[in-house]
Amino acid sequence: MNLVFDLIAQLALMGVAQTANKTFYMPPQASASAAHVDWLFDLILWISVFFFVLIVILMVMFIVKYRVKDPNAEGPRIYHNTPLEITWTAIPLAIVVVIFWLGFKGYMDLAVPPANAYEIQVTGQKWKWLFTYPNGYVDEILHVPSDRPVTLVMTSTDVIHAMYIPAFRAKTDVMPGRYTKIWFDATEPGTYPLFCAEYCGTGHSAMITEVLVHGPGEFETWMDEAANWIATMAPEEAGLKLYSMLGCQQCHSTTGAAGIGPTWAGLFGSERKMKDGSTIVADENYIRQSILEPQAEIVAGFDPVMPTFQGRIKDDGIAALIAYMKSLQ
Ligand code: HEC
Ligand SMILES: [Cu+2]
Repeated sequence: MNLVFDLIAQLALMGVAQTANKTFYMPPQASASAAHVDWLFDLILWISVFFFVLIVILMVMFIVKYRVKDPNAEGPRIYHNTPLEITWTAIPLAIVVVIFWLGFKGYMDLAVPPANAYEIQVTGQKWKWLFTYPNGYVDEILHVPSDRPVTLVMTSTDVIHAMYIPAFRAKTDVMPGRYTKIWFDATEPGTYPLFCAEYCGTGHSAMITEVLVHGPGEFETWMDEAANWIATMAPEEAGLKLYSMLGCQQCHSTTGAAGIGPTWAGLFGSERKMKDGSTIVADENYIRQSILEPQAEIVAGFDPVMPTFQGRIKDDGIAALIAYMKSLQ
């Protein structure tokens, strides 16, 4: 039954993947370990097909041959056949031992990342993926260099998710309060689907994004540009992107509804009431301070739960967020 579901899932994925290298029921093989996984899958599949066919044929033959012709006749009294029993125990045992060994070896190869791998931090959250590069840049798409081992160090901010990149044959649970790793060596530049494979709530199906494999030398070029992405966009647009990237949206709405924190709609330039009874006009300085030292002034009616973004955002980012807030009048 699992096989049937897998087949349907694989066929569906084929429509999404964009690169050659596909087989009939598998997505393209885009990582160094994909061939081993597929080979083992095919081996198990064909062993199962072989025995299924053999057993069905024998069953039908026996039904015909040993059909009860005379209901009162007593059949021959056969209780044991030692050579036969040894054979049907030993052959399957040998087969499962071989399958276990190949699977275990493959699993160990996939589970232990090479020491020189390029490391990317992954956060799973309801309901999206965030990828943090060594220089601090965060993206919602996974960019990786080709022909270089990449390790994903993954954790979740809420419930259990699962990282699944079918084209790499890579899949591992992503858990809160704990780090899990997965690694791959992408061989084919291109774009492949990446999604959550652990039912994690209403937006589970929205936890789908892409992995973009850059060709030789292109990854570094992309990284240099990406690190300066704020400069390449209109400030309000960059602010909107930061709003989602830094997770401000978990606590601040832009629609007027209060959440864990106050809404940003109409915030800029308005008079804010503080817990201590004072009022402050929400100008650039107030917003800058709210982001870097959130505990300095607490808005009346809210708890002091906002984390500081000191060290996670630079001046150009703060300016972009302010521009975005100004656009929400
Ligand atoms: C964990 C929830 C949470 C996150 C995430 C969060 N905030 Fe806040 N924020 C709050 C709360 C609660 C308050 C109100 C209490 C206070 O003033 O500290 C607040 C207050 C503010 C204020 C002052 C609002 C007002 O009405 O005067 C600003 C500006 C602000 N946050 C900006 C940000 C930005 C920018 C981000 C993302 C980079 C962010 N916050 C992320 C919870 C959060
Ligand atoms: Cu999920």
